[in-house]
Amino acid sequence: QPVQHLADYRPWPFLLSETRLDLTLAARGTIVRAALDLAPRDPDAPSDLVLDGGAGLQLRALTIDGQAPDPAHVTRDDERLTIAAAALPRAPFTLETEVAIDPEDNTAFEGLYLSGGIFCTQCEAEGFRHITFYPDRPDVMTVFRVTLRSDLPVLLSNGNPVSDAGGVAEWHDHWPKPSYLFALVAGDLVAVSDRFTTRSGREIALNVWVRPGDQDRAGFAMESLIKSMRWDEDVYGREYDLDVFNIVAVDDFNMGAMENKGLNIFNSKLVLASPDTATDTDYERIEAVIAHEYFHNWTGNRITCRDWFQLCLKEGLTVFRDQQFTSDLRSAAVKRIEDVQTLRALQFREDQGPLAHPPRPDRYEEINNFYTATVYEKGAEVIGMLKRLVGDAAYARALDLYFARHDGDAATIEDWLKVFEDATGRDLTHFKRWYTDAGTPVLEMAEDWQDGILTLTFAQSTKPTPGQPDKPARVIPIAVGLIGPDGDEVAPTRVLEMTEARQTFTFEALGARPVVSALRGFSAPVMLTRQLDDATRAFLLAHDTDPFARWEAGRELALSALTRGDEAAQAYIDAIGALLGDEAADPAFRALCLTLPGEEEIATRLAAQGSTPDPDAIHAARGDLARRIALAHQDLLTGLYDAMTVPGAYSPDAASAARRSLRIAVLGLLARIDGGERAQILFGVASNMTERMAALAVLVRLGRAGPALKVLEAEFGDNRLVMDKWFAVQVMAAPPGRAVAVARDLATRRDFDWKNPNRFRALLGGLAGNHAGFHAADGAGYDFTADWLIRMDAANPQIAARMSTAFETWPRYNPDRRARARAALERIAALEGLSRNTREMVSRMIA
Ligand code: B3K
Ligand code: ZN
Repeated sequence: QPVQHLADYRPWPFLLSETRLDLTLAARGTIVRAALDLAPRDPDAPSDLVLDGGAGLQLRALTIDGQAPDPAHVTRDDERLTIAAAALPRAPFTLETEVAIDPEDNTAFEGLYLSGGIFCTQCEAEGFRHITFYPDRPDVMTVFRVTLRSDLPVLLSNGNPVSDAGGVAEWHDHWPKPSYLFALVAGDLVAVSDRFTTRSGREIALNVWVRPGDQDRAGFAMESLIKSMRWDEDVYGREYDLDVFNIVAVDDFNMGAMENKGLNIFNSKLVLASPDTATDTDYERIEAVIAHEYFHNWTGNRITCRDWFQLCLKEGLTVFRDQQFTSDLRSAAVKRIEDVQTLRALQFREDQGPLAHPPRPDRYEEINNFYTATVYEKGAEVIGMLKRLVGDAAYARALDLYFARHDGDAATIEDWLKVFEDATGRDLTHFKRWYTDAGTPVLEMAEDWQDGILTLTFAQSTKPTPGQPDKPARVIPIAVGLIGPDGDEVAPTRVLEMTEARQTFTFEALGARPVVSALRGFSAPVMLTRQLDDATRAFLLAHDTDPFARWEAGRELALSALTRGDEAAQAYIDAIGALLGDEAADPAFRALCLTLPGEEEIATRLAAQGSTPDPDAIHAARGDLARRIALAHQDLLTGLYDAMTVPGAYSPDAASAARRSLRIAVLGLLARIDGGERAQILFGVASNMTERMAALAVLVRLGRAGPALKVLEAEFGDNRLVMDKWFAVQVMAAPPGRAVAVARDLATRRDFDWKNPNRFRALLGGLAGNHAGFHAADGAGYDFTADWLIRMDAANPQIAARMSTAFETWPRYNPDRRARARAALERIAALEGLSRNTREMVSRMIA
């Protein structure tokens, strides 16, 4: 398949009014009968009928209006089936096909496959073509009627159930949808069930389907679903539109979850939770992803994407909505900080290297390679900027207009922006650059103070990214507030709208010189640089009224401590002392301030400043700073550790989780000086997985986790999700010099079921997450990872390609590491039969 270009978009030359599928399920030889009601779009311009579908489809029959076409008019290649125009009626006709497929052999988990005896599907982006011949593109939307035949007790598909008897179930989805939203599930499953009454009074049956025995871990997912349904009604006025909503948990899944119409399929790690097996972070993720997939029903399903270049139309918006949801349910300040941390860790990193691309790319070879932090997280940031620029009321009007105007459409970014233009009268031509241009702008701020007038001068610049050498200025909303010398806010937040490369803004009639609180709420995904002394940063950490900016002041202090040495470190240590004693601050906020920037983040910062990160030095500096903090504040920390216990039975609510997060942050610091004593005790007494895992990570770091690992294995050896954590923590938290050896060792275990994406990610993702371990100077991390990418690519190209991003930062390291990383990548590139997925990733990385 050649490179796909946005500019080449053409509508499909046929209209499809209904799809009828009839599947007889079997591990091998599943029979798929498809009937497609078609009509030429323009009967006067006859066109060949080209259907997607590759060599995996064993074609058994093909008819047009019941007649087999002349075989001379039917051709097949590796990717599609073509029926010549000459063989097609000019009027509406029905195409029927019958194919056989083998779900059991499907290790790529795309299309129809088996996961632990459960038949399930994953069709986004282009999986449906592995089930039957079809126009597998998101702008071809139609109603589906599905018949499933199997002896398995539970048979599910999209839409509403029509009948279910004697091993035959029929489903009807009257909402037109593209093929990527098709799904079926067949298996021995049990449901946790509930009901939801919509605001217009319709009764919806809700089910979370799991394997027998897992019901007691599905309750939180159900609660989260009900909250999501209520929230989307309250905040966006969006009601659910079928009689049933089904969620199914499966163990083998390439990503987190999938928003198939009325039948969301989930990675079991994002459904199953109990206090003894899931951490607070797991609970928060489950709540957010259940919401995300549910919210797609409107932003993704009712309004879908015209083509895959528009992916961020549904993903950016749905991430933005799930972020709002979590902010409303939990702490908005904490959620914003967490989201910025994710953005920096994943998206800034991506933007800085060879894989940089805009939220709306204009070319790809393999679309599955573009489900990225840029499309998702930056896509959400762009919507946040838009909302900030137009204001909350106009945002709400624009969204109402979007739903009214485009319901039932396959839409584009242009449609989305037009809605905002029409709702607000603004011209968004310039703003659109955020969608089309890659790279993270660097925003420099300079201050001038004269006669009671404060002048802020901003200059923006963006480094070239692959294929985009020149970077014109963008529209940047810069939220600014002013803090007086006594710590009071003297000017509330004002949004400066920067449109030029360099621009000046003034604040007048000020008494004393204020301290500027800039980029409040992280109002734009940029890297802000400003000359600020540590004392002023410490002042902001103590007094800023904007929680994000307050946290950011601490972050900057920490980074300066980590990259500039002793004196800077003392300023940070003092400031942290003040914060620790601030009883008024939310414990979760204090925990976030107390957690040092990760090694990856430090490396990204150094690279942005033009220096070469040294992974071992970064690791050492970070450990050293943590130790100094612990020594300086031993009493305060010990007091907090004892105070932040959570009485009573475990509850995953935000307030309890906040206290645990502070206690855990403190534990990490104290472990630098107590030899791991507290962690040892905590591991033994804790009854919840949050504290046990936190303690375990500390013990692994200190090289004294042996007994604890044995305990956990004995207790949870048969629980895949817990064992994934068990694998991951040993590699991720290992002392860098040991990380590869530990990974190598774990990979020989019988329960290293590497074809399971979660298990593979636990081990290889764990290593990639151990910055100094992965970048070991001898190249062992690169070689080990490359070996496994090669192996995985033959089984599951999506997972291999995704994991290859472990290498995406390679150009920023020293020549020796660069040479070793490049050699590993070239070894992969040289492989015969490499998938399109991995080939595209690797060639972009070594371009
Ligand atoms: N839309 C899916 C992702 C599909 C990924 C395909 N490789 C999940 C989500 O974003 O909600
Ligand atoms: Zn999504």
